[in-house]
Amino acid sequence: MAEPKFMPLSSYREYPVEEMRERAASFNAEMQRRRTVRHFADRPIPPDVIENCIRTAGSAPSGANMQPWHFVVVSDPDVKRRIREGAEKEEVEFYHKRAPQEWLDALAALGTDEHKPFLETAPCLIAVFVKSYALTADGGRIKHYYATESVGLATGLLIAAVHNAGLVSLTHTPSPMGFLNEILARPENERPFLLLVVGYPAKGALVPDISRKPVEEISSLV
Ligand code: IYR
Repeated sequence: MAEPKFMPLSSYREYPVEEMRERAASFNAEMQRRRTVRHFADRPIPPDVIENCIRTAGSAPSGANMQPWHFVVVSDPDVKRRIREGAEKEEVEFYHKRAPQEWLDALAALGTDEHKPFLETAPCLIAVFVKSYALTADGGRIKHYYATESVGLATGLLIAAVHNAGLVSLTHTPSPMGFLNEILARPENERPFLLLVVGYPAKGALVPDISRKPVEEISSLV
């Protein structure tokens, strides 16, 4: 068993309470501007920006620090086209056969359907994978803990990082997503978690007129 090894918490910064308040309020205001966008411009985006956003995602906490995530950044038009084909095939099934009416009713306000042109228009798709377990050199399995939760946390940071950089994103979850393993040649210990579509919004992009629940509704004080 490995012995724990410790070092000083040198990265921590304490702020005076007033500054703490300002930071919390201004970060909230910044994040409230974030909207999920489905209309993308085809303008290219700097690859180094995406690389830094993925670094941010990789800073998320994870079960037993296993960091059970993998991000595939797709910009190749041919691969994007194949992903669109794979997704739309599943989405046709979803919208016309698989989805119960209750689910379709819940989605009505978003105006989504089986057509996913943004998978080709947007300059960048980030396919997020959960590594359910790691493989050792001799083919053994190392168990991962809270893998799905960990990847959810990393994806949240990724979305915030993309917003902070001045780009927009869409969390897209064609279901099932097994076609992503095939197209992106990911191994069997990786399961697709979601597709994050990233880019600039199209000129005149529209978003659903929906609102966020107030803090009183999403939290309680004990
Ligand atoms: N995967 C489908 C349906 C869909 C499901 C949920 I839950 C959403 O919040 C939005 C869409 C699609 O992408 O259209």
